[in-house]
Amino acid sequence: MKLEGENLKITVQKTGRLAEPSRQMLQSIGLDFESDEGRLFSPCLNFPLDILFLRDDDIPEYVQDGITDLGIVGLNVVQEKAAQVVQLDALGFGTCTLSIAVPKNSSFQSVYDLKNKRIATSHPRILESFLERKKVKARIIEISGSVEITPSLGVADSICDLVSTGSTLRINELRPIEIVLKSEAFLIANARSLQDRTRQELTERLRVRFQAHLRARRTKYVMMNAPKGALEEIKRILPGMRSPTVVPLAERDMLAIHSAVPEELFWDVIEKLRKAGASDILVVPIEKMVTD
Ligand code: PRT
Ligand code: ZN
Repeated sequence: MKLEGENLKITVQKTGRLAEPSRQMLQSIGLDFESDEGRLFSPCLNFPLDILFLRDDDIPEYVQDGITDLGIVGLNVVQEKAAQVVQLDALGFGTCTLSIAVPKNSSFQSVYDLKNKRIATSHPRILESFLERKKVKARIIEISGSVEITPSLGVADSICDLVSTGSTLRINELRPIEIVLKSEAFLIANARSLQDRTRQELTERLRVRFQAHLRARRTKYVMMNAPKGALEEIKRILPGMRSPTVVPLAERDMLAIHSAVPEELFWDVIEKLRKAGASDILVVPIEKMVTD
């Protein structure tokens, strides 16, 4: 265990897809640190935290071995490395699926059609346990990059690779047939670090900030005017945190009503509010949302 010293330590990807969003996430929760590319290490200026920048493949092991207390890394990497770490929170970025895809014009419809076929992947461990669960015996061909070109080279019959927009699959004339894993960036922790009171408290402080940031991103603040008579109906429609804020307007029998609305319900709620008599609906983003 190398977690010495006062400061908590976190490791994030140095360069790559999760590098910038990870830095932004740390900055958006108020942490002040130097983040120029090329750096391996940055102490935080306003929180007892040191940030280490690494290749994503190394992050689960660093956290498992206690070289750092925390890490931010894709769930796919954590699972592929089979790292003994605590998965604390999904962070809402780096979302992708690890999917099995086959040549567009092939007859394969599901994983069951891949019996005795070759599947190229850079995630052999995850694929192997998926195939075991499905009781399909196929040949896994481990490839470290450019998995998507293996079918056209005749190296494999299908692939198991990360997909976000799906355009790489389309360009390579492949179509997905099976989702093996849904992944996104996760905050992971060293188990023993969480048993140390000081380190656990510091971790909790960071998690409260992460949650406040994530909740705010998933929520909009909605303000509207409505006649007094519509208030009860509007209250029923609003799925806000608690009861909405209601302020009388100078205009007789009119109210201003404010509430937070989860992003996924947003359009549905707005349409219902209009039908119920709400007008002048204003929607603003929320910067942070600290509840409880
Ligand atoms: O250098 P280092 O080892 O740190 O980075 P890396 O090259 O191993 O990983 P990197 O930066 O490419 O990805 C880091 C993490 O981002 C992954 O482990 C995933 O958790 C996550 N992620 C999210 C993705 C994607 N989306 C993704 N689309 N990782 C890779 N891709 C690939 C995909 O396989 C395809 O080849 O990007 C390409 C474009 O995808 P489409 O579907 O948008 O066309
Ligand atoms: Zn990597």
